Amino acid sequence: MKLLTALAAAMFLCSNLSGQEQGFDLTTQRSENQDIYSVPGNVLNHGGLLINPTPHTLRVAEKGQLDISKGLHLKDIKKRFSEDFSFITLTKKGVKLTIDYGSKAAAKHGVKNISGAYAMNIDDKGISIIGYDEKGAFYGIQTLRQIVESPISAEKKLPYLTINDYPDLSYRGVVEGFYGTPWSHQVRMSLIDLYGKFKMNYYLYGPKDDHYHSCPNWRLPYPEKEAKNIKELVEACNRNRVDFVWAIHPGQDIKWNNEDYTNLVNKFNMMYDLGVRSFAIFFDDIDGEGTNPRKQTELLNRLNEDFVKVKEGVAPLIVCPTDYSKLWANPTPQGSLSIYGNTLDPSINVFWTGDVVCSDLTKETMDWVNSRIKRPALYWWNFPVTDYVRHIIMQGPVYGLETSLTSNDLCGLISNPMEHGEASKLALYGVADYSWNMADYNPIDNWERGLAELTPEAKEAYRTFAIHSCDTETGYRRAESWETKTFSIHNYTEADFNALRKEFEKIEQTPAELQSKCANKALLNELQPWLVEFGKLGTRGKRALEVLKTYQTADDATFWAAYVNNLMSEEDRKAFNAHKSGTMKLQPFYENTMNDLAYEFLKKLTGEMPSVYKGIGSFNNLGTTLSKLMLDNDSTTFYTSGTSQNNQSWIGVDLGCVRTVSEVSILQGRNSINDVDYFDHTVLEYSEEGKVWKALTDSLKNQYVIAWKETPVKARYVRLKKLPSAKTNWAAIRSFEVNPIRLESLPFQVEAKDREKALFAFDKHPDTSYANSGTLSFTLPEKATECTLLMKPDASKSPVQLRQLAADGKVLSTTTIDTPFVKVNFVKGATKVEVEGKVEIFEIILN
Ligand code: LOG
Repeated sequence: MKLLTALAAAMFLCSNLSGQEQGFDLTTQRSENQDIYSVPGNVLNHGGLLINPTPHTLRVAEKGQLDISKGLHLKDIKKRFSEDFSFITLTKKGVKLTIDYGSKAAAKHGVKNISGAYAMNIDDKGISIIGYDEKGAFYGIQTLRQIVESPISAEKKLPYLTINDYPDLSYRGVVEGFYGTPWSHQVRMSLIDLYGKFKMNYYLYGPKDDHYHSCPNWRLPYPEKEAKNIKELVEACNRNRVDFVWAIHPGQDIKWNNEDYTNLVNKFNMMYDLGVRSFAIFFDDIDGEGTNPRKQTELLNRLNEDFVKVKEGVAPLIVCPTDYSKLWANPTPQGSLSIYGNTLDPSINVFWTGDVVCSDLTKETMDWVNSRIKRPALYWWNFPVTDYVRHIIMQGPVYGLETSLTSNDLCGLISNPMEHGEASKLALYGVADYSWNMADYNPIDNWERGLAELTPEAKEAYRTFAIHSCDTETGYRRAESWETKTFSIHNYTEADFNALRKEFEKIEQTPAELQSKCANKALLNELQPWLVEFGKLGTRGKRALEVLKTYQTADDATFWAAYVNNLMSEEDRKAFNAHKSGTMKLQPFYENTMNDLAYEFLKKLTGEMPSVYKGIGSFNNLGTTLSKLMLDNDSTTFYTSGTSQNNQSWIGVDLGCVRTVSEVSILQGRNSINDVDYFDHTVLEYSEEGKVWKALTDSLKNQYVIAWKETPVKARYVRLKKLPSAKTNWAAIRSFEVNPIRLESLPFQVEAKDREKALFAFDKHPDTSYANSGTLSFTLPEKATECTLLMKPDASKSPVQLRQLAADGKVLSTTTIDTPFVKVNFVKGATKVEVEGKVEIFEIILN
């Protein structure tokens, strides 16, 4: 469905589209919490016995081992499991393995009255597995497989043990519910095996960009090949004792009439014929008629009567309401959730994503929704989905899920993964564990086990990539790089330096190491573009440390050459922005180190404080490199708060020292036409010490462009402060300029192809530069005796010429420049200098 995809992209990628331009309005923006919580848990000693999900009770006998080197003799009482033992040899000569299930056998063996519960015993008589139901017995087999594959059983000797185990939640699994390229058939098949292995029992099929699931083709049958594939998925799910749930997303164009009701039933019948026995209806992300909750419940109840109850073997329905998050759900008794609560058949399960779209699972949010829908909701966890931050790949631990919840709080946990199915497995390993046994869930331990279990041959390399590829930077925030200590160039120890260098070296080697060791080629393929960038990040991080050393030990020319050599080009930045990792610590370390070094260097050369300003304000992320986006002389990039504004909000700059401020120029919003992310009532203020603030302007209303130029004031801080207004959107600023330098104010004349941009060579800002092509010239102020040029020559181009000219235009001297750092003494009579050739000029310092 093109429309929704485009809308979703607009919404998720923070494009310049405003809320009004979206077909449906998710309260104009997502508002994930920007607090970053650390990952709880610690690595545990499992004594060589690794079972995921963690069993509720596991008792290993002090002594005794069962030798299974001759294989197992299967006594499959109900004759259901002969296909489930590919991990071991079945032979009459083997040790006895008895499998049974059913309420009678279960009661006898103390197995809980819960679908999926089982008990296992290993002793000198052999192995017995008793399930409450078929699923339970199957899960017992999965546990046995993991025991056999555990290090403790390396010699084909299993420890004597007893297990009594059961799932906490009835619904454990995955919804393929993201925007973007749906998973391939192969990836789906591989994931279904994973669900089975780790006791997940639900796979909801609902990729937003499958047009036969959603608009416009939900009424039509799948084409032959897709139908065949779905049949295969159902079969794979049956083998893995997973319920395949086919979801339909009809809300954007459904008509509440008999014709469309029949269309829907017909489609369900077609899916039934392909083997589907579980169905869901998604009413998320729609607007218009389809959102009507009374019509939605009528439809669901009617389907429940005429379809679910009538057709053989159909499971209870699942629905995703339009109000699936507290962010925009109508809380009143007239709201759709209360209508669901009062009218929807109690057998129907209702999805809920929490306080916002991507949010932590808490008791509060469940109480809030459950009291309205009058049943425990089914939690749709928008993790590790990245459809709203497609340049990110989330590899971090599963956490942010309260571990004291019960099935009275939620009936299940369903994860919405990334369009990268293989790379989502690590998160699903955690989801499986948590939803089976919440109280024992240990995020760090689970993540470490997951890495080892999914990529045993390349665990270390995958771990290095994963630990630095967790956060979204702007969306659902996750801890990242928690073992890495970065530092400022002004404050670190030798040990900090060495440890960080080692980490960057490891990162640099990670792509090659994963490439050569990782057996899962499909995973490698998904990671590949990120790995390329990750390796480059390792190199530039390592080099930043070298540049720091050079700054301390080498001469100016050597330092500057090393510095410019380690700058990211525009292409580097583009590539990195498309596939980011290390956004929380590594890339900021690189950026800050390079910036700080250039700043110190310029300060040393000029003896003055460079004109480098820092973002400050009430939003936490102003302290990160994100604030540079409003200070980079590029009005197409913007700083965004990532959280709601309120009446205490302000955004400002720290000028580094008290300066004479004569002009301020601010562009608010992501655009100046119709954006919602700006302060609509505001005042510009300044302060010398950051405590007492004085106004520079009157209060301003609905102004994207703020320009002040009057009698100069002394200030170290300048800020834009929000004044009372009802607005709660995020706040964005494209540029925040203080004392923007102008050609007229320079004490000499500059000529260049692009005179405005040539200013960057004279702005006392080491970060900005002018890409010279042709000739740049400047006249010499009277007392000038020399100049220093900080450049990055283009090695592939012919050398740059620097000429000194007399007043009559005569060339007095010519210097060929082929190094980045050049100091030139002016010859007698010279009044003008010309620089000719292709070269990036960062700064020209006249003394
Ligand atoms: C969509 C979902 C999408 C997710 C994350 C739900 C119920 N629906 O805001 O398809 O993958 O957010 O971007 C959603 O979460 N809407």
